Amino acid sequence: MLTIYGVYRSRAIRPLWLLAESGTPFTHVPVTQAYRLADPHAPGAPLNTAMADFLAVNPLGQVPAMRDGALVLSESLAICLHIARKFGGKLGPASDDDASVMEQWALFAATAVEPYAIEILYTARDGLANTPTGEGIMRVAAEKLARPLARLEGHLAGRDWLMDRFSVADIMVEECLRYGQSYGPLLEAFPNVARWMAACQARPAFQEIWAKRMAEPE
Ligand SMILES: N[C@@H](CCC(=O)N[C@@H](CS)C(=O)NCC(=O)O)C(=O)O
Repeated sequence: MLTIYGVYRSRAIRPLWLLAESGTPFTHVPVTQAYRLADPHAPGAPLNTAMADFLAVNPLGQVPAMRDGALVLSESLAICLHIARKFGGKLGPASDDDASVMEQWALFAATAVEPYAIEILYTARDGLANTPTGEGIMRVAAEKLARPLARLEGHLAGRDWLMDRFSVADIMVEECLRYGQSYGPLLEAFPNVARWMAACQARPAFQEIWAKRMAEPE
């Protein structure tokens, strides 16, 4: 049985969304981030990334991690690609070329989108969104995102999804871009991207995993 380690309030939400879309059975081990706990080693502390049992699974001490038989993976997008290929049906590749396109979108999400989108998330999370410093950080991050957003905007013209159907590619790119959504102006010049984000987030499986995320402690 496939096992996913990681709470919904983490990048584990990426494979967890994919699994909700595909209806694949799995075991969920809700490991939380050690930095969210006052003392991750206190007696009775919830399962967390600093515990020896988890470090034996992912020595990086980060979630998500995945076990599938003898295979253990970290890196949320690698986990998504593995699940999509093996269990995803139409969410995964139908051919070698399809697999290559999905890998392209994974790397696009990880390198062109996430590093800048997460700057926006951290700025908002630190309560700086409405300060001149925070506004400056978010504006610069949005400028860095303008080129990948323009690429997405053109690609999504006349298309519902990144590929010819909803797939793991949409999950990976949407989840990385979502980090930037707390900056209101981010998508103003990109209506196709805004429409596509809304469609991704309106999916029943997304709504289901989002409700589970909201039910977890902040
Ligand atoms: N590139 C990794 C990043 C993993 C990551 O940073 N996970 C966070 C939670 S979203 C974490 O476990 N942080 C705990 C820590 O770094 O100590 C991935 O996509 O899986």
